[in-house]
Amino acid sequence: MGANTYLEGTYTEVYPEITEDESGIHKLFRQFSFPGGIPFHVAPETPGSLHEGGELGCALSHAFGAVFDNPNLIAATVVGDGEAETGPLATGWHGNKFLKPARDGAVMPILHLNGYKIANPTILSIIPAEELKSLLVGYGYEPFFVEGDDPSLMHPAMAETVEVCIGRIHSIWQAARVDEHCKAGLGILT
Ligand SMILES: Cc1ncc(C[n+]2csc(CCOP(=O)(O)OP(=O)(O)O)c2C)c(N)n1
Ligand SMILES: [Mg+2]
Repeated sequence: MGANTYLEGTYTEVYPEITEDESGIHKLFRQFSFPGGIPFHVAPETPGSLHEGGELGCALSHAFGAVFDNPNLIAATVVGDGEAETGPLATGWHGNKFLKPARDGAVMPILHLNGYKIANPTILSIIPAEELKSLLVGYGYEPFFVEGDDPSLMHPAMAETVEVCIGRIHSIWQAARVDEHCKAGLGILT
């Protein structure tokens, strides 16, 4: 978040001493996760942050909490492959069992399989792709794989896949909501 807010200019607006040049970048990097500097996680001093971050594991449970009784919300939730190894996150996949597509929004988890947790390999990145796919299907998801490391190819590939997933979610909503409406004897929704 620090890097993002620096790149789009907000960081320098809030902290003018972190200038948008080489010396500013140098100061930003030197203060990162350093005594007297700034924390390595999202913290109150991070521009735009709502709360203290740092504890891995809550991404999916927070996302499901946001969409219950919020029928038009899709929570696109990035899960680190290291975070995915925590107990709370491993359990968090099951939030989908409590979702009612007729009345709740949807969670679209995006597993960021970069292979590492800081500097060590992650379990989900070393198991065969088929095994990972089966695991996610078993949790009740339809997985899509977007693979590569060239930003000019990854950006459109990711955008295209997210479009497909949003389309799938809308079809599930539509089917469940029409069904619910009919059961209530209210006729077909237009
Ligand atoms: C509950 C908990 N355990 C351990 C940590 C320490 N920790 C911070 S980042 C990290 C690795 C996260 O890996 P990943 O989600 O893959 O992110 P990446 O390193 O790929 O950016 C760990 C273990 C933590 N913040 N919270
Ligand atoms: Mg990782």
